[in-house]
Amino acid sequence: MEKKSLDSLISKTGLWVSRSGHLHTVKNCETSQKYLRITMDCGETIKARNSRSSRSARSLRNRKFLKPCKSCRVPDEKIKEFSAKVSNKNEVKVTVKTIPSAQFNAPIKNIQDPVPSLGYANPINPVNPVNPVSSPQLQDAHGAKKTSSTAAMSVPQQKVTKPNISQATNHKPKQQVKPKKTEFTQIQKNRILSLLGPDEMISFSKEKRSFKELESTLQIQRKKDLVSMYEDSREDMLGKLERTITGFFVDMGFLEIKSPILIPFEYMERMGVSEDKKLSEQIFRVGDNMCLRPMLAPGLYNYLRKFDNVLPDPVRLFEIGPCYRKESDGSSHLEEFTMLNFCQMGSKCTKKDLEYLIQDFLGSLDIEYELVSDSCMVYGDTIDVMHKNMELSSAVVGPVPMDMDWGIDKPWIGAGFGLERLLKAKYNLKNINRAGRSESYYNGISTSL
Ligand code: ATP
Ligand code: 9VF
Ligand code: MG
Repeated sequence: MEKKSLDSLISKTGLWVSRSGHLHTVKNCETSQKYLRITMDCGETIKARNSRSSRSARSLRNRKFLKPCKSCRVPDEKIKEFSAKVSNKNEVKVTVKTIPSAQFNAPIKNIQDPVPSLGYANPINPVNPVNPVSSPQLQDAHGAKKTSSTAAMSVPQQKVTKPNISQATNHKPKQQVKPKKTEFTQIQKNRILSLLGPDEMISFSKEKRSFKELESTLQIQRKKDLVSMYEDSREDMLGKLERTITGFFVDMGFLEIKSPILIPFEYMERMGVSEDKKLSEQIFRVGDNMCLRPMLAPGLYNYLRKFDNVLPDPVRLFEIGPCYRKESDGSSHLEEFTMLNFCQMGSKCTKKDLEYLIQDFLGSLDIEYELVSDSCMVYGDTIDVMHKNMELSSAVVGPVPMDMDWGIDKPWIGAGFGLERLLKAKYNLKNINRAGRSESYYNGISTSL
């Protein structure tokens, strides 16, 4: 049988069991899509999730409470009825009003059921795989600037910290049973990992603190990080990097381009990404003919063609903007990421020119790299720019046969860099999630605090 939701339990019993185990009579209960605002006879108001499985729903269903609220003056008869698990024929009718969610913004002093974080968990890699280190303390392994992130997890309920609620018949708490040792569940580990700073590590096997202690220490630290970020710079690291790179390329004589993100799917076929190719399966299609761009090259090809006889030689363009690919693996892949593609067409388009540009660019960001020859299905031979084992960029020395399909007939050089990968390299992030667009992390710091 399906469990009753919290609002129907309240409507049925007219009662509320607080986190501290007090039994209240409900004066008024309003519902929005997800939440309830409940006013007790004693005047206390709380906001709770309208869930079937929350602590509150369980307490009401199992009729567990510690003692009646004195100020509510719960009638003895009601207490008896409730504790005797009488399935009521004379149901107490508490009107449950549905109100627009905007009205739920009124601040409420006492939130009894903590609302789980609503952060989106990236399906690629919901857990930040931090390797345990020997010290039980949090470590700043690389001394890098404190900015961070992973997928947010809802706050797990801890058995040891739950109120000790006994049956109403004796109105006394049972003896508190302490667990013999604190072991972290996987959900708790995930929560702790998500709360670590971007460059922090932890060894769970050596950790002496309880989950609650550790969680609250980290929450305090992360709140401090966010406040000092607010005081110091107030800049989003992805936005800031985009501005820095834009400045660099504009100063180098490259024209800034913002081409459409929603593009005809035909462009992809013209890029050689036919339906049978792997990249084709990674494309987010929109309607029958459009898709979200998985790369910047089609837009830049069109601009190179249009500006060929307009701008002085060599034509230099760059674009920074969102790209989308369906990805299934890795701590270096996002489905929504930000690409920089710079290209130059006409004279000075040798491999050496390309390598100097890459050197100047990554030198300006102070990121170490090495160049490795590779190949890809779109361009053939590429020069891949690697940071440790992570590809920062694929760079190409044109021309390539595909140029004809885009009306281009001059030599060119170009490179595409992922901005989140640049951030991952620069700040030594364990997972690219912390650098990407997210509601769960701000500048790599958990927002589920
Ligand atoms: P990989 O082999 O690592 O999946 P790729 O060779 O498919 O990358 P390119 O098509 O060469 O990627 O794209 C240029 C750059 O864009 C990459 O070097 C990388 O920095 C970035 N990039 C590509 N895909 C992603 C992604 N899913 N998430 C984050 N960055 C990406
Ligand atoms: C190299 C990265 C074909 C002259 C308009 C620009 C390049 C980098 C490719 C990524 C992408 N190509 N896979 O082309 O600079 O966006 O295609 Si143009
Ligand atoms: Mg590549």
